[in-house]
Parts: sequence; structure tokens; C-alpha cells
Amino acid sequence: MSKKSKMFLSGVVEGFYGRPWTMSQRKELFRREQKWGLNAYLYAPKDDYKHRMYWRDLYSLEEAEQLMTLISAAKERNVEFIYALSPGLDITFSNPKEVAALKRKLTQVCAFGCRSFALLFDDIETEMCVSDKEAFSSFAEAQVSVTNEVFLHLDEPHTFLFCPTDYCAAFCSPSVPLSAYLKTVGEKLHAGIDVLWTGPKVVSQDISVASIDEVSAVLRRPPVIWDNIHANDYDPQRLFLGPFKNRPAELIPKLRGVLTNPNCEFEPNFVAIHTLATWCRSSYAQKDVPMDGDDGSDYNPHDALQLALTDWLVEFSRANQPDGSGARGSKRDEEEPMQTDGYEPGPKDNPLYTAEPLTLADLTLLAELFYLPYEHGPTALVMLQELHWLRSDRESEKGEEWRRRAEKFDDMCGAVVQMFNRLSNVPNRVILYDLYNYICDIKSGVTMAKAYVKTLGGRTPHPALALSDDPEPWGFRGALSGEFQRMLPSHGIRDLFRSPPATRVYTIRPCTPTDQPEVMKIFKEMQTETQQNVELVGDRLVEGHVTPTQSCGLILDDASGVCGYVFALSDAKTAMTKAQYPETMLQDFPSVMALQIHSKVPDHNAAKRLILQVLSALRDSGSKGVFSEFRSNDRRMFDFLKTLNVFQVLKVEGLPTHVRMMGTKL
Ligand code: GDL
Repeated sequence: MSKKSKMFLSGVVEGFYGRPWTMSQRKELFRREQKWGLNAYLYAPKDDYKHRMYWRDLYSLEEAEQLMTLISAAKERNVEFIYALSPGLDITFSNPKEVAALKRKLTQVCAFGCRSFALLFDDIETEMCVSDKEAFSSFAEAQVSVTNEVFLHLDEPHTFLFCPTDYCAAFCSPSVPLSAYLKTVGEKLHAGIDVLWTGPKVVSQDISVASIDEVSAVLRRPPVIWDNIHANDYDPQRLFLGPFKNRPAELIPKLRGVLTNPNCEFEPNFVAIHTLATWCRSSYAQKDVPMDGDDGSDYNPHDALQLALTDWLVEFSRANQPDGSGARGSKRDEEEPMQTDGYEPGPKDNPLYTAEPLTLADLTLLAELFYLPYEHGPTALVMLQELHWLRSDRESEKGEEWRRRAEKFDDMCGAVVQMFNRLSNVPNRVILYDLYNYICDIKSGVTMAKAYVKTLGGRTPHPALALSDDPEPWGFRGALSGEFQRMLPSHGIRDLFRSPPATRVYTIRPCTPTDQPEVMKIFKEMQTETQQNVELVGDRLVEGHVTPTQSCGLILDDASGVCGYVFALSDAKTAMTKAQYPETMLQDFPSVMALQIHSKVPDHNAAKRLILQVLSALRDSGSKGVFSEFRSNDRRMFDFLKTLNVFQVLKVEGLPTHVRMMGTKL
């Protein structure tokens, strides 16, 4: 672990795909960060040419000036400006000219006044080019070697971050503790360099203390969380206005920092950043973090959201046009909004339109409709549940209760439309325009649901709401992508509001001879097509002709019995009747594994645990690697394994036709 005492990094990473923020948005971000007690900003906009695609190119004079201004603006706000480069798209690690280009670029940024840096290797091709393969024993070695060299060249900056290619547990093969990639990073990356980590997944629903202990042990340092909980660059219909959540504050002393990579739209990140700041001030915070108004209380996401929304509400009433008029800090701060021209209606004229002000309840509703990636806000959930109930099979019994609930649903839809109307009239047009697409979308979704319930109740909806046979374009929403989605069999199964399936309990236990009939039943039932006539070594294990290596025959049980199995044999050759597979393959992958998980098991983790347990037993038996065979027409298990990220597809020359291989080194 690094011995240097370092301040907990807290703040924002501009690390999403899509349009980068403007310089004035970034300056406004620094102002907010300082106000809320956050201290860091990582500059890493994926679509900024000179950050990623043209990472070698130096900045022009004009760009240099802009960056210098930005870096000093951060300094003035006591925000640490961390400049990142993402060279991974095309760097040749072993070419000294490439390393020189990295140094040259970062030295230029250093001359702009920046003292903190990062090298990012996320979202890149993992296959090295021939010269890198000759120069380095692994991808991790290549990255670590270049990163260390740049770090030393820059004179060991106090903050230097490294984003690994395997930056979350889901990307680690076979698992975090056993990942060769992370092990190399942990052992060989200079102790003064910190490592970014997004948690169990790219977008992690929860980040537990145990998961951080696990990764810190391999990395040999506490990670900096790159948090994608509010990132929305992967889905144009989603925006996240819910609170920072499901990261226990106990994590704080175990981390080097937390940087949130939020929504692409700048303004709606008020909530993401404000609630993160509240979290950072919880009682677990290190006491050297500046804490404005810290009361030492523990973090509560609901309260943090209310605090954020209360502060945000004030911002909506500040006159602000997208051309910068009325923007904070600009000279035109006091300028009147363009529409007001001093017109006074006569006594018999129409009264002037006066907009109703936005309320805290409106903002709360908005945040609940656009909550978090794995969770709708309470009101959204109630609306979905109500609609679900109202449309379910109650044709004959639309009695009192149905009418009462239909009316309540109608009111809730009305509140959304009202919120839309009030939002559309706020003086701060800059915030409004960042929200506009989303609020239009939800307004029309809700309006259609309202019309639908009216029709269900036997009432004709208002003509504008009627579900017509010849609808306007807003009557068939979602564009081409929507059409594709509706045609897929899985459409709807991932709806967030559906209650998760009752938690099933799985047990993993050693296989006994009495399991044989059940094992054979699953084996046969799970064949997707008629079996091709190919001999697989693994079949001999399943059929009981060969006994698995000790601790390498396991059964997965659910409440109704056997639902999966894994059998492995340390020396596959002992089960072969002839030289079935190439010797070169068997040298790297001497063991064989046969497995089957019933398709009714929705929980990938149970299957993964089962497999990892057998892999670990095989390793204990001294094996270097394991392969698993699949009939080429039997896709289900093959595809399933690919999603688990435990095995890779093996390209083996000279394989019998109709056989495909996966494998992993141990
Ligand atoms: C990612 C990318 C990030 C992107 C995010 C959400 C990391 C380290 N990299 O994988 O740039 O915004 O997903 O789509 O998170």
C-alpha cells in the first residue's frame, strides 16, 4: 500500500461518450464543487479528440489558452484538476516513440499549470499487436510498464490515476481475486499510482465494503471509484436525477476517492453531484476533507435528495438564456428576459399570461420519474403498479375500487402534465433545455396511459388523448429502435418495476452416485437440438463412466432439486480413448470440465459460484488450464458461459468438425 498520505479525492469525472461539456460549464462545475466541499475533477471526455482519438496531438495556442484558463479556474476553486489521456485505441506500447509522444503531451499540459494526471485504458481492444506481444508477457505488463515510465518522467505527481482495462469485477477473469491482469497491476504498478474501479459492474447497483476489500487486496491499494451510477450515455431516453445511493458510507475510509461520471447533460447533474457531496460529508469522512456545515450524521439518500432539490429549485428561477444572458457571473446578470417588453394590457384586453412557479413537489416528482438505473422513484413505481392493476384482467368487475383507483391514476398523470407545464415556463431556460427531451417524453407516455385507462373504464377520452387508428407520430413512439424492441421476445421482461422474482436459495454440494438420474435428465433436457453424433470427453464424466477429480463434481440444487452440475477431470487424457484433441491444446489446457445449468435458473451468480469452486479445486490439484467442449449446434450453454466472463472461446486448429471449445488458464 502507498505510504504517502493523500486526501480523499471527491468530485466529478467528465468521462462519458458524447458531447463534452463547455468550458463555462466546467467552470460552473468547479464553483459548485467548491461550494459543496468536493475537491477533484478528472478531465476525460471520451469524444474530445485530443484526449482519446488524437491523443498524440499537442494543443494549439488557442486551445492551450483555454485549458490554462480552465486549470487556473479549478485552482481558484480549490479543485484538483486531473488531466487524463486515453491512448489505448492505437498505442504501440513497445514503441519508444509512442511513449515519447505520451510524455510530450503530458509535459505540455504540465506547462499549462496542471499537476495531476491519469492514463486510461478502459473500453479498448485487448489483443496486442505483434511487436507488443514480443516485448511484453501480457497486456497488463505493457500498460503498467508504460504508465510507470510516464509517472517517473513527470516526477511522480502527487495524484496519478490509472484506469485498468478490467475496471470492474464483471470484466475480471475468472474473478477479482484470481485475475492475472489485476494481479500484475497490483504487483507492478508503481505504489504512487492509484487505480480507478467502477465496482461489481460498469454501472454498479451496489458497491459493498466486501467487494472493495477484495479488489484492494489484489490491487494492493485502495481504489478510486469511477462511479457510473448517474451516467446516461448508453441510453438516449434515460436521465438520472435520483440520489447517490447504495454505496455505504463505511466505504469512505477504505477508498482513495470517489469520482462520479454523471449524465451527459450538464445541468441535471445538480442532484448527482450535490448528493455525492452530502455522502462525502457523512460521519465516515476523513476529517481533513473540508466540511461545510458537517453535522456528522450518517448518509440518508432520501434526505440528501430533498436537500439537493431544495437548492436546485432556487436555480430554476434564475433568468438564464442559452446565449449566456443572465448566466451566473456574466455582466448581463440583471438583464430582463427577452420576452418582457413592457406591454400593459388594457382593461378589456386579455390578461397577460403569468407562469405558475415550479414547486419542490414538481421537482421531487421529476426526480422520481428519472431516478436511478436500477430503480424508479416511489411515485413512478406507484404509477406503474396502479396501471398494471387497472389493466389486468378485471373486465367484469370494474366496480367501486377500480373507479377510485382509476381516478387516482388520472390525478397522478395530471400532476406529471402540470409539472411539465410549470417546468416549461421556468426563467432558467438553460436548465430547461437540458431536460426538455426527457420531460416531453414522459409527458406523452403518461398522457397515453391516461387515455388508455379512460378507454378501459368505458369512457371516451378527450379527442386529443384518444388512441386513434390513424395516430399522429407521437402515438407510435420509440422510433425504429422501439419497433425492434417490441418485436423481441424479451420485450418487457427487464422492466424495472416488476417485483424481482422471489429470492431463490441455491445450494452447492458434492455430487453423489444417487444424483446420476437427475444429472442425466438435465443433460438430455437441455440439449437445444438433436445431439450431433460427436464424442465429447466431458460426456464420459456426466454419464458416470469416469470419476471426477476430488472436489470437482458439484451439484447445484434449488428448492425443487438438482438444477445444475459441474464435473471436471484434472488430466483429460485419462478419459480419452484416442488422441482426440491436439497436443498443443492439451499442454495449455490439460483438464476438462463438463457443465450444465438448467435454463430455469435466472441467477447467473449461482452458476458462476459453482464453476469458480470447481476451478479452484482444479487449481489445487495442480492443473494449469481447463477446457470445455460443446457440440456446435448446442448454443445455449456456450452462449451462457460467454456472458459469465469466466471462459474464453478457444481457437484450436485441427478440432473435429461440430466441436467448439472454451477454456481458461488457472
Ligand atoms: C464505461 C466507460 C465510460 C462510460 C460508462 C457508461 C468507464 C471506466 N468507462 O464503461 O466512459 O461513460 O461506461 O456508459 O466507466
